[in-house]
Amino acid sequence: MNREMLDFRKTRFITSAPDISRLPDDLGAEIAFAGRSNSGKSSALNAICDQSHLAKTSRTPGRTRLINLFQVKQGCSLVDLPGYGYAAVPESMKKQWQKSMSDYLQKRQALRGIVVTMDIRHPLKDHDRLIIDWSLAANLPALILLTKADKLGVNARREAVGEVKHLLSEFGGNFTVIAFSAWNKIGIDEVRTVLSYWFSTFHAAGGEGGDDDGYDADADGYDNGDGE
Ligand SMILES: Nc1nc2c(ncn2[C@@H]2O[C@H](COP(=O)(O)OP(=O)(O)O)[C@@H](O)[C@H]2O)c(=O)[nH]1
Ligand SMILES: [Mg+2]
Repeated sequence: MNREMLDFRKTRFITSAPDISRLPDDLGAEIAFAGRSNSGKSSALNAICDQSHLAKTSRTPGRTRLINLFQVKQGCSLVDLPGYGYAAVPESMKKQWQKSMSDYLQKRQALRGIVVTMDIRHPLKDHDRLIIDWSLAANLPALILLTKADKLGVNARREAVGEVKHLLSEFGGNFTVIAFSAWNKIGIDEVRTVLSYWFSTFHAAGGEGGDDDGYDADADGYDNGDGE
């Protein structure tokens, strides 16, 4: 199995799409980043790619409505999905978000996994649960980043990770939970390792299109890296 670490520092912006139906052709391998507005998703992308201005970060939640695509290398892209979960959004828009997001997770052939960012102090809100639920239904592995881990001490951090793992056990499926901080560079190499692995499963599988409709997360018994 190829466990080579990709060089995320070479990641560059490719394009923006106004919505999921207008993404570029469904080719290659993609890993999507989802999370509530202000959960630290853009900061996480920047930290993983070691570039301060790759994804825009903002103190004003909800500014980024576009889907942004970044290429790590040919055939390997990161997809920055719009932030969700703020109350001011009308019901009809929430419905639309749910529809397009579940469609995307189920139909996008290029998708190899999903990263969900959640503030370590406020994990597993309703929309986070939906995303995780849909990912698992689509047989995609999910990586949960408990962001802003610098806000907690080491013990509280470990407790938060354990609690989220426990709450997620009801979902079954293939997921990894890690404490993360863009500011203090916590968890970055762990994330890079998981993402590299997900991308490599695409290459190992022998090319685009594939011969079936899904990536079997359990096929090779990959250890989630849950550790102790
Ligand atoms: N303490 C702390 N704050 C962070 C961290 N990452 C992001 N933030 C802050 O959280 C806010 C939202 O960050 P951003 O990356 O724009 O979140 P996004 O809306 O999910 O893309 C900003 O004020 C950031 O400075 C982190 O690792 N630690
Ligand atoms: Mg953002």
